[in-house]
Amino acid sequence: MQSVKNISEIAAHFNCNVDTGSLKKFGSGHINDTYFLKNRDEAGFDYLLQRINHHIFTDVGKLTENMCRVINHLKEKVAMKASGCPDKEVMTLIQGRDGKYFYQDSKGDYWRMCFFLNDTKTYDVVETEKQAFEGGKAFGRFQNMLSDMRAETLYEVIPAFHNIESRLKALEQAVQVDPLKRSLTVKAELDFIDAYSEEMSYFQQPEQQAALPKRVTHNDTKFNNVLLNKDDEAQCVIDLDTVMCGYVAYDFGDAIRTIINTRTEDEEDVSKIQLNVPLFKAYARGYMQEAGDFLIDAEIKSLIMGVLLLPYMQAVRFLTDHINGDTYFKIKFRDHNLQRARAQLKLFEMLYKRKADLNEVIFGHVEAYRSKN
Ligand code: GN1
Ligand code: MG
Repeated sequence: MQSVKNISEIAAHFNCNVDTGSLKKFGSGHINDTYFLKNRDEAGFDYLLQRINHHIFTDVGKLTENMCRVINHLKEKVAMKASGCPDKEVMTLIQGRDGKYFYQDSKGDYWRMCFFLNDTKTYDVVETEKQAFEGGKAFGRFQNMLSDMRAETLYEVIPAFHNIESRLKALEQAVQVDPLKRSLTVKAELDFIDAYSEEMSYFQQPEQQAALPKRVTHNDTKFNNVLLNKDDEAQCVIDLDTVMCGYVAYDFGDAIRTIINTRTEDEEDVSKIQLNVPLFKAYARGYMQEAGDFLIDAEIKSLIMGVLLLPYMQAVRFLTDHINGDTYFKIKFRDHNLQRARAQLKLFEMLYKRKADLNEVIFGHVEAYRSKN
């Protein structure tokens, strides 16, 4: 949706100073709608306004509570650093007139507003090792600053979000219902997914569940969820909708999914998808620099499984949505979800072949970190 008809009603609700005429669509999220708004005061922060997809985030109150708790925790940590600037390094939600950080408008839509951070950039495809290294630092630091928060106290806003067994069940169900009769046309993809399903259920195995600590994780660590400053240095991690209890490898894997791929997540010509291993190395180095302190051995061992799982799971999710008739992810054209699924499967296949040497890179950085600290 390009315009927001009731923007005046929404803006009047939040304690803000927006120029409603400046509203324009922003970003490339698959779930929520995001808009940019200028501050009427030149010196003040501009704003981002988001319509929260409440069909997916069914309890906006709990979602917001999770976000506020994580934001407050991060801001306290940043404020403790000598050079820390909580307003610029952590996102800031704008309070509504009723004291809440979201608003349900007269049409039933849910909104939230936050400061827009000027002079920041995001990348859908990573271009340099510096960007990848800074991304690794950003997500490593994010996890580190939250490592003393009890993960179980956060609400599970989307149940079983990264549980591959549930995702595979949802795919099976879609195939059974098959509302648009699409499943016959994706038999090759379904067979491929099936062949790896057991191996990809690593995090659901009882030994792993016993060995791996539950942490506060971001759960949507696409590279474009890190804001870099004008010198390409990590500034702020955004998109905190899915902060929940999880395994660190999920965040590591989802970041690598978008960093190591030389093409976008929905590349049409899968033969163009290549692995950019130097970017992987740079991310792993940055990540270890910030997370090396708190990670335990079982977590380090699990990182490579996150690298394989996240593209695999993303393919399962895109394919499920394709079969279901594109009811979850926004699409730009017919079969977009199928194209996304194919690109993710291709990426998975390439990563799978390189599993051993990518794991060596991870362990190399762990050793380097541990010998210095
Ligand atoms: C969705 O909306 P966006 O782009 O931030 C999705 C993520 C997927 C991602 C794939 C709540 O995130 O899980 O990894 O698309 N978010 C939700 O690009 O399902
Ligand atoms: Mg997101």
